Amino acid sequence: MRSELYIDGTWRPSSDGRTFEVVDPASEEVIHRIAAATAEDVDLAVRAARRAFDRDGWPQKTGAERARYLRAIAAGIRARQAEIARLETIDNGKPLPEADWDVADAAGCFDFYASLAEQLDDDPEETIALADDRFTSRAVKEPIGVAGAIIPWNYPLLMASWKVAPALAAGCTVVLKPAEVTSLTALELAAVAEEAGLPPGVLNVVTGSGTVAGQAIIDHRDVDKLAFTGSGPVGSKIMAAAARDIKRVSLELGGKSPFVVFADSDIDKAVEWIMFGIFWNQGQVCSATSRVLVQEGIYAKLLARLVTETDRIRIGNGLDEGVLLGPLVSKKQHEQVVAAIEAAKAAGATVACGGTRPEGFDRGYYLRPTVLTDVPLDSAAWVEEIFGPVVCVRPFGTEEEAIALANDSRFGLAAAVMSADDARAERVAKAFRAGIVWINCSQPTFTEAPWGGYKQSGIGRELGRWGLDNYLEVKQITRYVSGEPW
Ligand code: TXE
Repeated sequence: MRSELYIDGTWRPSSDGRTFEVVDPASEEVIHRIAAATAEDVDLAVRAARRAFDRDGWPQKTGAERARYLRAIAAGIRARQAEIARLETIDNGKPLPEADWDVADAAGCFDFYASLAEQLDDDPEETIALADDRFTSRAVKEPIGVAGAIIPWNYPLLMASWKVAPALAAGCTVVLKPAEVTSLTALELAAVAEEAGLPPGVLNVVTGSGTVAGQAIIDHRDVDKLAFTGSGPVGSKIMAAAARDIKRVSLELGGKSPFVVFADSDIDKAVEWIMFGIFWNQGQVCSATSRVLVQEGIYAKLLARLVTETDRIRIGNGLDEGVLLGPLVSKKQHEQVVAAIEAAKAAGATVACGGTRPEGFDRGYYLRPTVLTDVPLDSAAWVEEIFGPVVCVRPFGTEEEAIALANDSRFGLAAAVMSADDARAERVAKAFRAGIVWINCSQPTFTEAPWGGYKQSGIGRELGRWGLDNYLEVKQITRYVSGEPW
């Protein structure tokens, strides 16, 4: 396990020698300590990234040259997949097969952006058709500069990859700050990048708190672009900080995503996708379909089935075989989710199952997967992101009612619809005010497809070619050819 900051191609302690604890959420034990970066450390990292961008030629490399580093990083991740997945489980709590999946996805993300980096070389500069034939004009894409990437704890390595891979592919250099509760695999990513021979300063990883290290990144005048995934309130702070220097900004914030199930759906399949949509990763998923709307004809039957299956989920240490639900990531998160359930009860909700610590688990941030019904539409449980294994289920009558309920949220990250009637599913998919829509499923995520939210769920899109555009500027080059210029 790494414990130092990775700045300018070297490993070093923080400037004041301070560290913070790494806690295993399954045992609540402190298993390691990691350097807590100061503003001074962040400044060093930003200077290194600045130099790598301005003077050492990272943006001038061809896309194919940068792609070679990205592919080497992908190979490095794969070579240590089992070890990295284990670290992710120890740090985050998620079941090992899920961590393994994340690590494979992270490697795939580097390979994908390697291909896009190569395509940047082939991309013919886009010629712009001008009405005025005395001039010719074309548009070229160039990297933005130094990117500050601040990521959350729910998918530590994957969220790092979603930002680092497109940024490096575009020709940006990066200062990455992982969440303080899950820093281990971001440091492994730095180690993999070092082994891949990535030039010093191109990727820097500063571990530490949001209020010190994170704040120093967003306030730094030499950072050109901020890329953030996390909570809404911090997203607002980031946008405000970006406003001062007109930094480019992309934000992926929370959600309260609906899943609309029509009465013509297969109940077994619907229950499977509902469970996948809310219990995967202990429900700590920004796109989790946490509000389930079920058409009246099948409501009672579906709910009964959902409760039975939810109660069967095997809870335990993510390292143990067959476990489907691990502990929540931290004490703070556990307390928040339990408080949200208590508040829901106080507001009149019924706990159909779960809601408590599972029996036999005295230690660890465990919580039984929870199904809530009768949740008032104006209660926090229906309106706010809970970010835990808690789903609110509610009946609806008509398609119009379902759409209105689904869209009645300040968030708009994801939404899902299930129906045997394709035309209806398509109609509802179009009516959703959300950036990601699933038909007859929930949560499948592809590196090639755009990811991001409407409304207060964020700004910009990650993944796919949209993810690369996040790190590119567009330059117009216009040439005078002939004729009377004025
Ligand atoms: O998030 P924070 P927290 C939601 C979810 C969860 C809640 C709180 O509802 O319950 O947020 O989680 C860094 N300047 N999501 O408190 O604080 C911080 O160090 C710069 C949804 O963990 O937003 C970490 O690296 N950076 C979400 C990152 O921001 C700052 C995933 C996210 O932490 C900072 C996570 C500051 N002033 C939580 N303050 C999703 N969309 O997936 C904090 N940070």
